[in-house]
Amino acid sequence: MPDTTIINVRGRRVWDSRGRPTVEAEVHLACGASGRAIAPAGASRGTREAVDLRDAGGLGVSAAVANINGAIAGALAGMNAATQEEIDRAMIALDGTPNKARLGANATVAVSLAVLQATARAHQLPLFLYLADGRPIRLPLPEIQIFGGGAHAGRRIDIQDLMVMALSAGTFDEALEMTARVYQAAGELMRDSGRLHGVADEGGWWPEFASNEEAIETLLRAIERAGFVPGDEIAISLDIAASEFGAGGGYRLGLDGKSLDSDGMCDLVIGWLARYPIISVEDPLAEDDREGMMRFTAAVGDQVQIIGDDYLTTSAARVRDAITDRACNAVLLKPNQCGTVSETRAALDLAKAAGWGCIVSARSGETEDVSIVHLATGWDAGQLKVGSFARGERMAKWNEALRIEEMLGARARFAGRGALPLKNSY
Ligand code: 2PG
Ligand code: MG
Repeated sequence: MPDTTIINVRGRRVWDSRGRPTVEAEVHLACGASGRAIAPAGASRGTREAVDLRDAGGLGVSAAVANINGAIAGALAGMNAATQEEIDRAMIALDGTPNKARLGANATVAVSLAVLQATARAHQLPLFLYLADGRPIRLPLPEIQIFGGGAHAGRRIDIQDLMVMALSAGTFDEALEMTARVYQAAGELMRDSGRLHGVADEGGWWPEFASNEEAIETLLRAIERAGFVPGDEIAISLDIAASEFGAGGGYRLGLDGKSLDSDGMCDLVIGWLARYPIISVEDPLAEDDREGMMRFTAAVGDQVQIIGDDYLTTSAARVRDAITDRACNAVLLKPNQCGTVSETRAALDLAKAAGWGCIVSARSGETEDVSIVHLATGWDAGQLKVGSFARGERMAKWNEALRIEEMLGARARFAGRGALPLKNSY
């Protein structure tokens, strides 16, 4: 067995895909192995997420980096990196707040992931194989953005992510190839109508539309133009991110000039489900609208995947409550929303045991770090969301999954539509 004693933890400032400072951690072990990871950053954040530590008056991360080089390095030195839960518990105890406000979730998540990376290296295994620990491995069904929106596109439209899922793909490679065709077709539609204006934060086409529904309609046209049967071969997935325009039971859709109550918002999305081949909806109601989420899930939870993102914030406690409430049927897993690998894993375990869908997700502010691809694969989450099919920080992750699929060779299995928590005809 390699000596996985931690001998050094270092933090440094690096920069993310929006050109903003973020935190990188590097962990060195006694056996000579080391691991590195970078914290991502969200733009549409749930109010109950673990928080990043930013310097007063700006986005600087010098305090978060200092916490890694000081308190965290001191606490972790001499600990065994292979005991991930103990490492994460030590950081949680050192932080002492409910939301990582003292150390910063940007500091803790970078260290937590770097510890995991270092341990896999010490065992001379790619991270996904280390995590799988001999269990069968499935490549995740990718959920890929075609149009950006919401907080990622200057609120030009209200819906945040208009995505596709290649349901008929037999492999991860094929799913990407199908998505590439839809992405190109969507770009051509925008170009032909004089509305091509580059891309939003996650690489999806910039959303110049007259209404939210026109954006969904255009995505449907793009699927057809690419030569696929909508709903059968390629289905639509929406992240409404309703907390960005709704609170206290009221919703204001700026583009449509509509104010709706919780029932009205439910009916609006259910109307879209009736008219378009939508297979998955994330945060259809706001993070504080428990009743709305329960009503929505009771109405359509047998037909579509209903993902809690801002609603669950990768919290095992909130997943547990939502299972009891039947408030959704899937969880988005973002390690920086809770701040450690172990807490992310706890949320995944609960959701899986309930038969929920599990989607490991990137943030809108990303980097070249590909750790989440290994989490999705090694933990057999079943689904992966990393933004669109453009921009290096996104393609780095899709391409890493291709390498994993190739490495597995004949052993590679693809989760495909079986990853969705649905029992209907899809
Ligand atoms: C989301 C993510 C990714 P952000 O809401 O699911 O699209 O966005 O990282 O800004 O929270
Ligand atoms: Mg979301």
